[in-house]
Amino acid sequence: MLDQILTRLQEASSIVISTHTRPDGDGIGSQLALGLFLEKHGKTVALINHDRPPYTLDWLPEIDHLEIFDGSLEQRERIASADVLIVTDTNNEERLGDVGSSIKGASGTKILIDHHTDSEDWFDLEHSRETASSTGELVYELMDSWNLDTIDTAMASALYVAIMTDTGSFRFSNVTADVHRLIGDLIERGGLDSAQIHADVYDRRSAEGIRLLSQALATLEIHHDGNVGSMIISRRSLHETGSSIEEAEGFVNHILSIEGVRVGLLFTETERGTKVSFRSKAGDHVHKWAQALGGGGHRNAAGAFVRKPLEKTIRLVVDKAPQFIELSYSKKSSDGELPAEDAEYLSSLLNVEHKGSEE
Ligand SMILES: [Mn+2]
Repeated sequence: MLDQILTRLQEASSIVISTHTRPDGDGIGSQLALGLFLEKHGKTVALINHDRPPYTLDWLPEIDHLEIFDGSLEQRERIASADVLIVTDTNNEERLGDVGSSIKGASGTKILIDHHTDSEDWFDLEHSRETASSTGELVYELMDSWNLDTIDTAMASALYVAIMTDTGSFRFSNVTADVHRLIGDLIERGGLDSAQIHADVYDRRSAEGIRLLSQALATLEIHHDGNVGSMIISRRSLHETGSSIEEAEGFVNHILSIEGVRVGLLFTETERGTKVSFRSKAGDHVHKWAQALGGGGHRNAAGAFVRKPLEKTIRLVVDKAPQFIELSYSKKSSDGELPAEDAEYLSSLLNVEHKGSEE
């Protein structure tokens, strides 16, 4: 399939690339890197999205190449007449926002480059692999099949950001030795300052954002005997701290950093319902759990929007846990009683303490 994609791209002259709404580092990074690469190979490229990039990516070289879809005839014409249309980091028309129907309805070859599950069937060619760390990794593979020597600093920066942001800074289980080698190659080819890139993306929090984090942390709850943790971002705390929802990026990872917790859930209250973010550690998969609520995503990172108030949504989602992950329980027996041996040991400790306090 990669060969066919390569051939099609090489013979094309105009190419449109789009990524999902509320784009993240992987969406923008893979789109931008691929766009610059194709331009360097003589193609006319347009990068058209529903939303602008988050402020944490505003420093990326050549980020001004991105256009916001405005529905104008001129833009629609460019999309309708493009030889090739590429979608990165989502496989779903709806996730493309307002630009989705124009891309799906265009006459050119539709190419998917993505790592989500269950792709829609309107793509002509796909380079899609669920186990890939990021769409950035797949874009690199495509470039590798063409000519890696044309990678410059701007492309390398964009791909580095794509992979870094989708892998929690290279910590997830899908970051293989190959991915580390790929990263090393990008650093060399682009002359990248990786510490600076990390700071440019992550050390951008405002004091308001940290106050929001402190309010979210105060809502921490542990469910199912320590297997699941949850936090809440309420409309009130957004208002009180004066921070934007963009600042909550990464909050859910704090839950996963608790020992024993296998799934972290972040509930964000909105006017129309509750947004649920799911994160899990390696072996526990959450995308089906999110799908059961009308959402989707990856095995270890997924999301859903539930049109119910906060408290109802929390109960609904948390109660479903046993259907989607294999919960492990501590030594306590099912009725909450300690095994006889442990109870005896505990009471001996309590007796000692009791005696002590009498003295
Ligand atoms: Mn991604």
